[in-house]
Amino acid sequence: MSTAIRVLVIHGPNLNLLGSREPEIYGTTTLAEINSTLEEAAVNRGAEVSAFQSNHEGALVDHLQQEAPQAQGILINPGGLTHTSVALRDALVGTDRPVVEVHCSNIFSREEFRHHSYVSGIAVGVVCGFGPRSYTMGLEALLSHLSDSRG
Ligand code: CA2
Repeated sequence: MSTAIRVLVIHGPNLNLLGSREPEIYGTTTLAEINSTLEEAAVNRGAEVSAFQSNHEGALVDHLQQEAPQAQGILINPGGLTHTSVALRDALVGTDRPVVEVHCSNIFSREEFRHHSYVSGIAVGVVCGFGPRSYTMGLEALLSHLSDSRG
């Protein structure tokens, strides 16, 4: 008997503010609403998610080191760390788990400094620009990838 696929959902700095500010860029959906939508979507596919948000780079690295061994894949919106953090990229590689990167906004239609991501090169795929739906699309893609690779 196989156990349920477990996905770590990681939200980086400032994403706790979703729904409360800058709605013209990030929409009005809160992080709690995104997490519960992901939980429901996962359960419908016989999987489970475990969500974590931090404003601290080291806390995100610690969480990945501690929790990834108990998970099969990682869905991450690294927030502003997308464009700055070698440490987060290294921690993701260190998990040896497939990573899907998501962003609410289309980072390529925004300022030039957002066009480069330290995570994309080690991710199996990237979804951006669809608001909170980027997360559900990313989860779907990650679960499909995991079931392909489970055979
Ligand atoms: O579009 C995304 O999801 C981003 O990862 C969001 C990051 C940004 O630095 C990336 O370039 C793209 C910023 C997260 C900040 O979230 C806020 C939400 C509401 C109000 C203020 C900030």
